Amino acid sequence: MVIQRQDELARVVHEVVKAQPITDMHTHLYSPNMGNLLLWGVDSLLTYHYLVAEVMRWSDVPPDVFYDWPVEQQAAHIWQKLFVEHSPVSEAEYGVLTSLQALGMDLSSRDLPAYRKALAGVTSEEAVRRALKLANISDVVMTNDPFDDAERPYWEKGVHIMAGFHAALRIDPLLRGWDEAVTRLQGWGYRVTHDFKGESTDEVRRFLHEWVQRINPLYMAVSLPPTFTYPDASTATQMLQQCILPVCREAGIPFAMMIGSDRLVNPALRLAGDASGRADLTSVTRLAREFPANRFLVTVLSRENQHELIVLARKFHNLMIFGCWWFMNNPVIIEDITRMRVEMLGTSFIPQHSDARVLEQVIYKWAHSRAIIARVLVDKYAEVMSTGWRLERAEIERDVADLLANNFWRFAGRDRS
Ligand code: FIX
Ligand code: ZN
Repeated sequence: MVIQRQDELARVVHEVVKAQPITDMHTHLYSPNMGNLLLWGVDSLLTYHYLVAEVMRWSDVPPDVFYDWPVEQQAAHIWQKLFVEHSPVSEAEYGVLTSLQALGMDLSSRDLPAYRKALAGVTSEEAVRRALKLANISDVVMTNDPFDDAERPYWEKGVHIMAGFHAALRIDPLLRGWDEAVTRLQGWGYRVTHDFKGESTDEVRRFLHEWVQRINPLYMAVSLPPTFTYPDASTATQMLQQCILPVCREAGIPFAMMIGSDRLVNPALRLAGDASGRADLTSVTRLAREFPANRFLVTVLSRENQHELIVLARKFHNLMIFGCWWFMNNPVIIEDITRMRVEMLGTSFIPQHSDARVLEQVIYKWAHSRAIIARVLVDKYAEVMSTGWRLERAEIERDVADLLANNFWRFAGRDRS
């Protein structure tokens, strides 16, 4: 079907973007059969660390006191301070409302106990099906950390994850906490040393291979500080050159680098205490150039790095930009970044991931992002059509499928299955 008019264009693009099942390629969700690891429900939505950071601006409850409260009390406090005593206009606040509305709650009642009651009474598996259906998500990529004592036993016991869930092997301690990682690895029987000599590289490779084998990850991933530098004299450089990148090549998986997180600038806030910083992306250039046989998924946390990263993606076929990460995941910034990316890369990037930590967040994160992505596409297609270019609905469907699912699978080297 050829699109004839501009108003028809807007309708079709919004329709197609809404109808395209998403592959959510970076989340902190878990398969529902992994016990308490999967967070879901109203209290978890309200105690999202984005909202904890926001409530601390209004509340005089000290963070350690707040964190000692049961989750229901934390949620009630956040509801009172951020939704009742002030209007919920921040993105994370508005997001809770979008999700609750989609779940059928009457928001005019402002009745938190009623929402709790209405949304409980289902199993975590039913909750997952409900949320993924409302968000129209077909595939969810988890963040799987072998160093996490709560998570590791599931994999060691050979957990069978729910269909549609996929693993990603997260290895932050190897690159940003080697001294502690050594002790853990030694405890599991790997012959590694603090100075990274002797058998250390072989043993880290063995560790990585074993975890690749065990969890079948779609990619390996790390979050890096703004100060990340490659190469330098640190263990991290050796770790990349001798362990991580060779194992990724051997396993045929990309390496995802999420760059710019400044951990615990306010330690009292715990998970809510991280900030962002501008990184020197020449390190990414060097990696992409020095390791052409590796594929790099990259996202950056500083707004100032976004344009530079797009330029790099134009230079390196083995670099795939993904998502608007964390502090970039606000409408004004998503729109800006997405426009820039389309203008410089066409449709050859992955515009978004949810980073959801709580199941029902996928509903709002994707609803908000879908609307922005559609808006940008409408503008860009309209420009193209104004030249007399003939545009077909099937072509829009192809482009949107690339953006929201296929670019990821192609880059990961996998068939969606
Ligand atoms: O490192 C990461 O994967 C980050 O996305 C998270 O750790 C962060 O806390 C977050 O939830 C951001 O959205
Ligand atoms: Zn994340």
